[in-house]
Amino acid sequence: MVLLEKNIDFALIEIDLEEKPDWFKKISPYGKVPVLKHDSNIIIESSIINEYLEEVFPKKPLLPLEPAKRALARRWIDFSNVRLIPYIYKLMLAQNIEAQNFNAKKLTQALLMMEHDGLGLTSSGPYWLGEEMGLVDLSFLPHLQRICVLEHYRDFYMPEECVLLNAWLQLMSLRPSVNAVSSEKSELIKNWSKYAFNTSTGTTADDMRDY
Ligand SMILES: N[C@@H](CCC(=O)N[C@@H](CS)C(=O)NCC(=O)O)C(=O)O
Repeated sequence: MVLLEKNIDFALIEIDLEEKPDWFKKISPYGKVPVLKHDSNIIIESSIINEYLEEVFPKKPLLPLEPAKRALARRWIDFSNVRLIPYIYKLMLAQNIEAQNFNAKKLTQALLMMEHDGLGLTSSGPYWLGEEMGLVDLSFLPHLQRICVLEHYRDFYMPEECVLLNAWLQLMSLRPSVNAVSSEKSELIKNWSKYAFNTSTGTTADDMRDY
């Protein structure tokens, strides 16, 4: 989405995560996508890739220019990595009801904080930091799109009071960059069954399992 938003030319190579090619294992130390190759540079980790693209292709900036606002953007990108994403995976992987309830509670707390301290406080909208869509929006989006998978497998729903979050999700879903890379709900449900039934042999499940 960052590449599309910034109009950067790129070639996309999809990886079969069940059978990772050797060349891919050599450049991806954790065996994870995405990996960016630019000139002779190999960059991993979505947030680091995004900031690299922002620095190398500054046209159409996706981070604010003012340092305090940049720090605020990075705070929410970190929130996504540390306080949101792990609970989505952990809730999905958890097989017993206690672990499911625990992770559902943590995820609810994260969503409420995003609603009240994020969209409710940091901007007058419609995007995370104001009128311009940016890296915070793009960092959160794919993960919030997966709530529908949690509805399906775990009966977990976005809290009703997350009105701003739902409106933001609707707005984001209208963007061409988002449409270009989004999967159908049925596809997401199919792809995530390996987490829901805890049968994944991949590195992400291995990282996110609590035992
Ligand atoms: N922190 C990484 C996480 C990337 C990640 O979890 N990628 C998953 C796919 S969404 C993956 O490649 N997993 C490989 C596996 O499970 O073997 C990032 O943001 O780039």
